[in-house]
Amino acid sequence: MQKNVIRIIGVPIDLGADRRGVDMGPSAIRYAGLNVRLKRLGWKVEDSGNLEVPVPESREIRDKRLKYLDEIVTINERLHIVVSEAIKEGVIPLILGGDHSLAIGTLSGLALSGKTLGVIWFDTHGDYNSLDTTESGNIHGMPLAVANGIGASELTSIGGMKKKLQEENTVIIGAREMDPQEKEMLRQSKITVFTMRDIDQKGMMEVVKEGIEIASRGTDGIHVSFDLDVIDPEEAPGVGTPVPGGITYREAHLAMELLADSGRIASMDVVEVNPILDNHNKTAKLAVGLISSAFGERIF
Ligand code: HAR
Ligand code: MN
Ligand code: MN
Ligand code: MN
Repeated sequence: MQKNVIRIIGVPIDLGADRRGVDMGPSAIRYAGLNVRLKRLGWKVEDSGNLEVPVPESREIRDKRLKYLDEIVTINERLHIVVSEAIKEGVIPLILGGDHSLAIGTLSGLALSGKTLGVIWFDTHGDYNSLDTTESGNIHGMPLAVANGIGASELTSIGGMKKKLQEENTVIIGAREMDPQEKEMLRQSKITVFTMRDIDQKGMMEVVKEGIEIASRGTDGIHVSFDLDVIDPEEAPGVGTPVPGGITYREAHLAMELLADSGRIASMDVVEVNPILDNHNKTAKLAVGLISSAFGERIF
């Protein structure tokens, strides 16, 4: 059993999003110095490179409600094996996106690994659409629902038919833009949603403490899925879908610092970094800072 190893897995996918550019996320995050920063913290870093992902120009959209379904299935079939192997070997998978559709593979892989993990999902969006509720047909708006067994069977069956999510141990933090039917579906689930209003009223510290408590109840650890669009576009302009009114630079860091203190992070995705819309790699640098905080970097 290996200890203190972080295995980086790049997934340069933007087939799940409408706008081209997040496929360059893994490269931008590495360029911002991720590997060196983690090594400095004492981690052994294994970079397994990127999964092979086709470019949209080489493919056709067959179903407008589920754009690039076949390609996304193929990629997540591969990703779920890689993630599950990492957990079984006792190493921490760190998945760099790419759009959030890759979380279908991550969550299936975690479920397959035999470990029971709570999930903390930092996102502006609920990512809880199905083919019946989606207004865009973009699969990056669906991964949490898919993991909970809702949606196209091609997606929900990746890694077997069972549910990949423990609803009662799943928490969304930072939500501020959800589709009407998506909200209804989320209300019907046992997922806990902390919106921007909750963060305004209680403060990030209280929200994250509650989140860690919920995600830890009866679980073996926590998977953190971090969509950079949760941060205010002033600080994180390089994301696929910028929405005003997001969390601050410091709130994001505090959240990661509290998660590091909990000692419970078992796995992490960092998604939706879009270098085309970024300002001199600012968002990728912020992503590296947040990953470092999550894995133990301290101000003092
Ligand atoms: N809810 C919208 C949709 O389904 C947008 C959600 C996806 N955007 C993201 N993922 N960046 O969090 O298309
Ligand atoms: Mn997302
Ligand atoms: Mn989002
Ligand atoms: Mn997006």
